[in-house]
Amino acid sequence: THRTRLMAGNWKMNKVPSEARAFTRQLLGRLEAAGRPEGVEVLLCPPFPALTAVHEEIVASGAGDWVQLGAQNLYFETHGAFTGEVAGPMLADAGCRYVIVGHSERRHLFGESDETVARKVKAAFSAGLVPILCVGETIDQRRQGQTEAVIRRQLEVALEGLDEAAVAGMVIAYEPVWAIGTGENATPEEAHRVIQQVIRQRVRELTGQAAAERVRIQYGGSVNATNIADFMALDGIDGALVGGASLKVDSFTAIVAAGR
Ligand code: G2H
Repeated sequence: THRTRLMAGNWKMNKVPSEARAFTRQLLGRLEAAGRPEGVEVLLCPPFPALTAVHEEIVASGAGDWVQLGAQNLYFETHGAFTGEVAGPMLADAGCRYVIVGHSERRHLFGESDETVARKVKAAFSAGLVPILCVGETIDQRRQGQTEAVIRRQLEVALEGLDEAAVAGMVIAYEPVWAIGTGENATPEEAHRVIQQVIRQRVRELTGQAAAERVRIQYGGSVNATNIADFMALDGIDGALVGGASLKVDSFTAIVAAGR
């Protein structure tokens, strides 16, 4: 495939800054010893307080051309009286290149609507960050046969007003909500079908063929060192957004290696 695969670790609310620093040092040592897998980019998304420590380790390692830093969320305003929120320009200045937007935990535990997610996508671009837009259906929606309609709607709202270059440069993660942290995963064939026939097709309808060809679409949901190869074997799955299995050096190193 002509798209650089993005193997991303979403650490969620895990690792204090000192642990994050030690972990990153160990991980980067292993990744550098193995060498950059061809056509692969690696992304580490620690919690906010650990961003600086992880960034410093990435810079010090010399792997900064293929290992990037990302955040797990942002607020859509740039600054001001929004106690407890973190703005895009702050993340960019802290060394982030990417930011996850609309993860299902944000949508379901913290009440983020499609409209909020859309504002965050735009705020990410304004700050010079690449958004990783998460989409996916819940188990109820799936049982009711609404998978396609839900994802089409999530994309329609989030991509509204974005031009072809923006959409081409962003990342979309397909994360079926019922597969997240549950040990259940979509079959690779099912993930591939949704990614190609629902998500990439919807991007084609909304933004055009060129954007649909270039946008990177990841799979996420209980990815591990064992099942990653089955997902990466399918053309059109451009990497993975990995939660639990990104917290251990051994499993994440194996996942990165499987990206080639
Ligand atoms: C889905 C995924 C990472 P996990 O949320 O975003 O987590 O791999 O633990 O299912």
